[in-house]
Amino acid sequence: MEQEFVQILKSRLGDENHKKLMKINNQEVHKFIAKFVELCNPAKVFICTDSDEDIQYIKDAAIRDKGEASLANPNHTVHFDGYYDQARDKQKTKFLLPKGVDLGPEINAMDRDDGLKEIYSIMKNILEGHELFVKFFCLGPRNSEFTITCVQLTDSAYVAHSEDLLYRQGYEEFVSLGEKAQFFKFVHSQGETEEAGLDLQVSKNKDKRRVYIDLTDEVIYSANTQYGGNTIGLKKLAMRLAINRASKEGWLTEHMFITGVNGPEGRVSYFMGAYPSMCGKTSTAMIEGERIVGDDIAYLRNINGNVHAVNVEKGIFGIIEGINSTDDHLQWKALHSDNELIFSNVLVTPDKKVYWNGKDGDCPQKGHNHSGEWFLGKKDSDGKDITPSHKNARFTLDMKILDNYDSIMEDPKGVLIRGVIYGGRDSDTWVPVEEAFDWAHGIISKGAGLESETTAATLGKEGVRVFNPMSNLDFLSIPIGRYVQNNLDFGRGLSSAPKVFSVNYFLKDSEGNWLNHKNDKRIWLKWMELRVNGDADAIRTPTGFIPKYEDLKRLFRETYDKEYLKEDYIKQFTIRVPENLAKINRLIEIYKTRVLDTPDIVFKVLEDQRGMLEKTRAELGDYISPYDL
Ligand code: SPV
Ligand code: MN
Repeated sequence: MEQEFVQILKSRLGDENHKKLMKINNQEVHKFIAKFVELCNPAKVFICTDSDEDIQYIKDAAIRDKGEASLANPNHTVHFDGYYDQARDKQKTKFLLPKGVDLGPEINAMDRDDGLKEIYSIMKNILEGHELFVKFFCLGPRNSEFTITCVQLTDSAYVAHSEDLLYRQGYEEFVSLGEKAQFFKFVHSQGETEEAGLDLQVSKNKDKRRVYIDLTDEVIYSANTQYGGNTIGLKKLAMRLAINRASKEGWLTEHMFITGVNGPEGRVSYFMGAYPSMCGKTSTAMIEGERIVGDDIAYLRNINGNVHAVNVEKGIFGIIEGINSTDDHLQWKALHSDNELIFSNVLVTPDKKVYWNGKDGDCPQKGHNHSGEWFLGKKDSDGKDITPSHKNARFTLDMKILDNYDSIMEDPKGVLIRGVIYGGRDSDTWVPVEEAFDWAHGIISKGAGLESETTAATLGKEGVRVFNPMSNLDFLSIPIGRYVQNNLDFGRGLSSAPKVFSVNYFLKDSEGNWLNHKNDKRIWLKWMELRVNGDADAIRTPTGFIPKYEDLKRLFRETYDKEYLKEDYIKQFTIRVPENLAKINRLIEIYKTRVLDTPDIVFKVLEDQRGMLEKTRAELGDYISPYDL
């Protein structure tokens, strides 16, 4: 057996690639690569080191293999995913669980033996005629207690290229760690492909699309798909493995941005925030004038009683829909720079420029997009309009090109976190910003209580509230109850816990009008910055602490030179008792029926909250102005 893998690598890699691999003195790495070279049977294997030359090889291969096409700007490329491969495939993403392990009814799983058998049969010879790229990366900053090493096998140079922009290189880390590297493993193949226009190829066999997660061996299999959320191993696939590993080791993996907020006199306080997709997470992380550290995934550790967190990534795979020069200067500038960018599922015009829904200027009449040749008014087979770009069209870039990039991102100790924010799409319940009474109250009523309304961007009815604890439900690899408990325990172990906040950018009045402007979120951050430093008072409500009008008025004046009206404040910060009570009742029901092992304290905190709301209602009525509290 021992001999076998040595032989496979010798005979299949060729001298140069074999030599590169042998510099890594780790038998697990060798065995893992040999196993999948044997099973998937690639025509060629490329071992990618951290060198500029090897990274360039991947970029060239992406064009050669038709995963990307050139654009007018030589540093920009475009990638298409198949028409039915435009988002994370929740149905086909499953945890492979050994007998006796149960993650509860909300988490998609199957028997491990059956799953492995199925995926091995899908992957047998799947790389025939394809080149296999072997890439080494680090999650988190290098040389740090946060670092997790990873090996990615993929036949998509687009996936490998995206990872080069999004993650820190890890070949040298593997060379220096040798046998000590305890790495995550990803095996991906786009499978057979077909022509998609512009000389680009997309995955063909959608019926054989699978994303299977084996927690036992920390391996993820992804086949017959190209969309980043299904294929970029280090993103949401690694996140699922990391949640599981963190749970065993006593730290946390969260679906959170990290951002530094500038306070008075040069002070900077760092915040993290978890919001479901399309709820303003990236735009909060990127607010102009503040400091971006990360926009999607973070690891948190207790270091000397404080929360320190790192950005797992170093780049952004962001939603491009609606980005315009007026509201999104920073992103607009980055997308019009000469830096390296990958656009995906946008419209490419005949002069090889890109257009997306909501971009400044007139909509082009024709071009190529994820549906093939496109013209204004094109409809799909159900008669629905095909927009120029897909709603989930994205850009991929290295964060270093952003004007507000904060180099503290590379600090091996991570950044000291002062506040944690939870936010969803909520038209009628939560006030725009509120601070929890304490860690446990925040984790339970705000984090574990997170719900978000569906939008036109997903199939099905609009405005349906879905439960999404910590905005992490899609990625949980442990039962929800244990995950909530881990968050509570983590806080209990801290000598100085961050404050916990909720935000709601989507509140409406009874006529359906938005109560806030897109830019107000910066003011809420500024207020939170004052709160975590003890520099602002607050009003106690039955659900937490809300800002005083005078503080917000001053912040609007200082930040935007804008007059903030008292009547707007009252509308925004009125406590809506019936909606809050209905929410508590929904949550109690969910935690009773849909969650395994809900900690008792969850019910206690929610019931206390209900009691306080009822008591206040008896005194002050259903809708309570902050001035009455
Ligand atoms: C998200 O949907 O939360 C994303 C994009 O960040 S994906 O890579 O698809 O997960
Ligand atoms: Mn995300």
